[in-house]
Amino acid sequence: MSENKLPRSIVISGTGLWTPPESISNEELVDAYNAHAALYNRKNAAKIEAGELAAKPESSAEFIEKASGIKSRFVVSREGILDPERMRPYLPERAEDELCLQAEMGLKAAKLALEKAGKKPEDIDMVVVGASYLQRAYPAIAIETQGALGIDGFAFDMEVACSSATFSLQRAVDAISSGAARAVLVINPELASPQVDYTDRDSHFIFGDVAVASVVERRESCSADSAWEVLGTRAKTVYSNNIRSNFGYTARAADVDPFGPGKLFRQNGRKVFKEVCPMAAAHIEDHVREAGSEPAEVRRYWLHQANINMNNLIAKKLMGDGANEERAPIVLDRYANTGCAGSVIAFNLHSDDLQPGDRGVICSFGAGYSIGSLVVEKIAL
Ligand code: CO8
Repeated sequence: MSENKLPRSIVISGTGLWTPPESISNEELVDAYNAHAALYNRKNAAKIEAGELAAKPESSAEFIEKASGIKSRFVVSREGILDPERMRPYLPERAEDELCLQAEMGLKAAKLALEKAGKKPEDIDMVVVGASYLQRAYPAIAIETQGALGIDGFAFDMEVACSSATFSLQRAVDAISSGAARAVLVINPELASPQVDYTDRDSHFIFGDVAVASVVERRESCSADSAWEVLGTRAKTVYSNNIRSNFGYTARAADVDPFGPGKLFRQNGRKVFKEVCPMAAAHIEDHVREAGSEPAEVRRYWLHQANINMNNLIAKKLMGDGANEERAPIVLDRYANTGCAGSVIAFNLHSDDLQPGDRGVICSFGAGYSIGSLVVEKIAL
């Protein structure tokens, strides 16, 4: 476990949220899946009859909402996902002199974060792009975004699945703490839809696309009216195969189908639920106490957004009878699971109403397993 008690005052001075214009409801998604399943079962009727192949079962919108809390998800492109003959988004390849899609998504969120923080590109020294998947290996998406914004400094990409946002915020805090950067732009463009197996009933409903960004800087340079002082950061990883994607460039050398079984997102959801909830709750409790507060006194928890039942369980553990949606806001009903971005979406949408002196926790938990948290306090400037 890595802990960081900060020698100087560092703040999150602005965040930005870019939401794709298109969304898909559970009903629409289930209709497309069920039409696909019927086609599949018809096409493979003989093998299914002979017991050589399992028939595809039907999905249900009621199950999805009850088991996960998800009602809809935003996506960059709906069309192909809802085509029972295609079952994946259609995102045309772009020319090399065009901005790539993930950089474009991130750029939109980054501009909003810079505006909110009152910062210009020349104020930023470092850009980190953290996401569960990256569209390519190199040149880094972060360097492409840095170039598009005209930032003089350095940039890099990092991947820690669900904790890519909290871990990249922590890298920003570390860089400012050490003096390596005056201010850091953290961008988390989660382009999740291409990694979803929309033909798999167990996971076709889980993810949505989104981009978030944050500006992290020293308190002295902050020109916003209010900001969130980072009181401490904490990171923890424990290896687990329960959430896995084997998609990668070595498939070509292994002579296997890069889109074959196991290459897209898959999980043992029940095990994840059982193992991650107690780990996340204990992690947050320790971190909050280390920052000098009692978990039940913390004003707001911006938790990872994978499953509403998980969040309610963790919130109850932390706040007892005081737990409610106002103190642990849910955004996954509209956004679904947006990988690492969920806790930052919750922070972006549900933090302006808090008062100076109020404390909160931004926390991710998921694949890796990985858990990342920041204890923050609102300050007036
Ligand atoms: N419709 C109808 N029935 C269904 C469906 C469906 N769509 N799906 C499953 N069922 C059936 C099952 O087959 C099962 O039937 P049976 O009892 O006959 O076997 C029954 O419903 C119950 O299934 P489950 O036990 O799987 O249902 P759960 O209640 O456990 O709910 C969940 C499934 C919602 C997946 C739940 O287990 C869950 O959310 N767990 C937590 C998972 C989690 O947090 N995962 C982390 C996600 S990973 C992440 O956050 C980032 C990963 C990085 C990628 C990011 C890319 C951007």
